[in-house]
Amino acid sequence: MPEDDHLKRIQDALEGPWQSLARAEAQKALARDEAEAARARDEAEIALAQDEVETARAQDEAEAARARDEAEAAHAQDEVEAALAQDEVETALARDDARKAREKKRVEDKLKASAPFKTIIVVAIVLVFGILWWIETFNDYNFAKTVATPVEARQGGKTPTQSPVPAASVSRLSWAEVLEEKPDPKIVRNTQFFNGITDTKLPWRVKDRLTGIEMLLVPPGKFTMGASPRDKQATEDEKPAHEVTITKAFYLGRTEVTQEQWMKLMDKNPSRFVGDKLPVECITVEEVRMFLNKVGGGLQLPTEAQWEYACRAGTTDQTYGDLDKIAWHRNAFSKTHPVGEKQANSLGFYDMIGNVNELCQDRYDGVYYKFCKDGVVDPTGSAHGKFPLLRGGNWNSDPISFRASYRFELSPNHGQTYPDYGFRVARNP
Ligand SMILES: [Ca+2]
Repeated sequence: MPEDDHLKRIQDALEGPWQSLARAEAQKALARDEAEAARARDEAEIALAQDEVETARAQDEAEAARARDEAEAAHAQDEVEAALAQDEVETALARDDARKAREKKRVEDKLKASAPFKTIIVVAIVLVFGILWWIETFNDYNFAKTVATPVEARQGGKTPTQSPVPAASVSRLSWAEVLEEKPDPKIVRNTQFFNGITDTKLPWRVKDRLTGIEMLLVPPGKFTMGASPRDKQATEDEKPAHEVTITKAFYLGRTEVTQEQWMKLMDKNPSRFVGDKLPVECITVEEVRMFLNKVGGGLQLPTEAQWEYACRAGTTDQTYGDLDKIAWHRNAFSKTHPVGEKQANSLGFYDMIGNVNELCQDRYDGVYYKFCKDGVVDPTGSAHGKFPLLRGGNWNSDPISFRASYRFELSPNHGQTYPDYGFRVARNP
């Protein structure tokens, strides 16, 4: 046994270094494997990342191509619509020319037909005056005087001084031509407004001399501005409804400003849909300001309160009539329409709802009405509003916008213009 123990010790002494060596080798191999596995993982992650980048790039390219296609399609659509609009204008002009030619021929024919009668009448007048002159001169008979002298004079009274020929209606407004002094009851159907207009002693229907814009007088009064009763579509910026007093009569454009009126003062027509009687659109606020300045003062945008007062024209519902009858609204053949073709409201204004949205003087402030709840007089809007305010909805807007109280903010558009808004002018007498 001692020999065995000795032998074992010798054996252990010999095996120890080999085991250490083997362990070290095994650890090195393990470390190599782990390094390779880590490298493989890294490569896999890099490949995945590259795939993702390539996929994203492919998506971007596909979206860019789609956007290009859409832009090209929109451009083509624009060209087709512009061509159609041009055709419509040319057709209308041709119709107008034909009508004028027919009218001219009719007048000429009438003149020709009446020529013999005119000759007979002239001869008869000459004969009558000749006979009277002969009686006066040669028969000493004052027949002519008897015929010509009024009854009072023949009975011994004095001959009344002849009344001067009534002068033509003279405008009391230096800037306007008077078209009608008194309101037409068929147009101003609201009695209160009718009487209010008459009480102002101002002419009712006038035409701005420089632009040819027809304007109607709106009398002073009170109304409830904001969300209409039972209007479930009313949004927070329309609440609370509150009493507003308009203390002074003002004139307001009977229609939106047309391209024909715009071109009387401006050099170019920016509108997308072209036509003399179509509302001007694709305008910037700055261009509108230039147009108003060219008149030399007076014309301005209506305040938001003036606009709603005139739009409601005494009504308290969401709109002043059946939408299809009063407004070019959504899906109205995807374009603007000549002004004044739909039913007017009870003050005589056309297209207050629909066709194009209308710029107001005030700046939009969504919480402004909260500060007006106790009633305001001639409000001109919030001092905190930043961006222009639009009213009335347009040919392309959401159904919610075709309401008298709807307020729309024209967000900053970085010079971009749109064919869905225009404007209507107002001015003080
Ligand atoms: Ca409108």
